[in-house]
Order: sequence, then structure tokens, then C-alpha cells
Amino acid sequence: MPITPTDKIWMNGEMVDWDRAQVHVLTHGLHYGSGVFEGIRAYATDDGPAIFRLSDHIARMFDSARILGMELPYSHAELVDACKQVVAVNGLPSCYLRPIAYLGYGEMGLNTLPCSVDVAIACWPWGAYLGDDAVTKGVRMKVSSWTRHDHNTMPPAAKTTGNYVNSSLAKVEALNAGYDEAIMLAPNGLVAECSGENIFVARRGRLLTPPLSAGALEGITQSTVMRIADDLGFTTVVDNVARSDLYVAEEIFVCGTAAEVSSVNSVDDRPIPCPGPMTTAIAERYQEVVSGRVDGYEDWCERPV
Ligand code: PPE
Repeated sequence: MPITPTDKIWMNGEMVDWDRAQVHVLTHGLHYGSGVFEGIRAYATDDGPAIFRLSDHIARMFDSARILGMELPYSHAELVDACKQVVAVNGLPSCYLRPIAYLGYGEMGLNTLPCSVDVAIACWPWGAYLGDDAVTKGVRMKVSSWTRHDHNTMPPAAKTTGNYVNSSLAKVEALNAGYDEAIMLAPNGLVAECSGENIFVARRGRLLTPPLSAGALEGITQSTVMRIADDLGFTTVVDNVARSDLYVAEEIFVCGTAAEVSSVNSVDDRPIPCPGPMTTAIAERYQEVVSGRVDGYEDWCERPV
């Protein structure tokens, strides 16, 4: 999706003009995928923009860095504050934020130990990731021929830049075959997640979602959805999901910061009832929660400076 430029990007502690936020072609992260990142949304609320679960996203970025053995040169509080400043300085009512930490310029080769770590945070307006009618009409999913990486290959729990080569292979394969998005299976054949979302599959009235151990990212939207589902009286279970669960599901939805809650209308051309009643209720409540309209969720709506 095309990027709409904004004014400023935070780079290593400074606000830099959008066009000047550049890196050298010999930046380590560009060559070896040695970076960790986050995707966060700020939503318009009655009191101005609120960054949804900002602290949790930054905490996960630190976890990703720990898995890689990368030391971030800023504290959690500093990066939370920097994200807030980026939203404030660009003056957007709502936007998508992309914090990224990557190994910088100065060292080449696979020994990452001497490398410097650079951090940048950009934001821009980003619309519906899977299309404007992804909730009502649903998306067409394909089980990918590409396997999600194993825990001992590229840890799927770390949101590393390099991991996304695997996601892009799956996404482009699905698009070229006429589908909207790919479902990825783990090496053991169980459902892991989608190229850029977690998945919920309704079976016998309960919503199943695969665990981290099945190769899924510990999705922040996934955990938001579980709390919303609980509030609405739906049962969610973190458990293994088999490929055949997909084909006989009562409803399926995918969720992520970018995709929000999007319903699925078919998997491998087998129709799935869409939009399902649980999906519709959860997707509506999700929009109310992120825009600060539901009591009890205020702590998740973090205000910029
Ligand atoms: N799995 C994957 C592989 C993933 O990339 C995401 C986010 C999720 C699950 C959901 O995580 P969370 O956002 O915490 O609920 N994908 C990001 C989009 C990737 C892209 O750059 O494109 C996102 O939603 O921001």
C-alpha cells in the first residue's frame, strides 16, 4: 500500500524531516534482515488521538530484541515517549506508527556483536489493510504452500524484519492465485497464523486461536479480542487448530493492528459463513474500544504529549 508522507520521523533521538530520514546502503539491517519492529495504530477519539496499547507494543519490541540478542539503546519509557511525540508533531487525527530498531552502518558480516543499533519511528495515515469491506464481505484465504518458520529456524515470536520474507512469499502467492491473504501452517502442519494477522476459528460455538508454540506472533490484537470476546460472553480458547478445523468452521476472522478485525468468507474456496455473529459483534466492539468509547479500556488508549 502506498505511503503518504508526513512531516517528521524520529531517528535516534531527533525529529528529522521525512525526506531526510535515510540510511546508508551498507546498513547491516538492509543486508541481513537484522531488525525488530512494531506496527501500532493511533485512533481519533473525542479527546484527540490515542495510541492503542502503545506500552504493550513497545514491550514486545524489547522482547523481539532480546530474542535476537540486540540491545536497544533507549529505555521502554523513552521509546513510548518518542512514539507520542511523533504522533503529536505530525498532527494527524489517526495514523499507523512504525517503530523499528536495526543494526546500523559500520560493520559488515554475520557477527552482529560489534554492530550499532539505530532506532527510528515513523507514522503515516494507513487505511484498511485488507480492504474497506473486510468485515462485512470478508476476505478469501488460501492455505499457503509456504511453511511458517520453525522455532529453531527463525523464532516466529520475534517481530524481526527478516521474518517477513516468509510472510511476503505467502502473501504474494495468495494474491497471484486470486486470494486476499494467506494462512500459514507450522512445520508440524498445524495452523500458525496469517502473513500479517492472527486467526480465530469458531468451532462448536467456541473461538479457537493458535498459541505462540504453534508459530504465531503473540498478537496484541489477539489478546484485545480475547478480552472483548469475554466481555461479550463468547468463549475463546488458545489451542491448536488443524487445517480441517478451517474447512468446517462456523466462522473465521483474522486480526492484527493493521487489519483490525476482518472476517473470512472462504478458505481454499470452501465457503465459510460470513460475516459470522461473533465476528460482527467483536469487530464492532473493537472499533468502539480503540476509539475510547468503552469504559474499562481507558488504560489502553494512550494519549500523545
Ligand atoms: N502475526 C503477524 C505475522 C503479524 O505481522 C502481525 C501484525 C500479527 C500477527 C498481529 O499482531 P498485532 O498487531 O500485535 O495484533 N502485522 C502488522 C502488519 C505487517 C505489515 O507490515 O504489513 C500489523 O498489523 O501492524
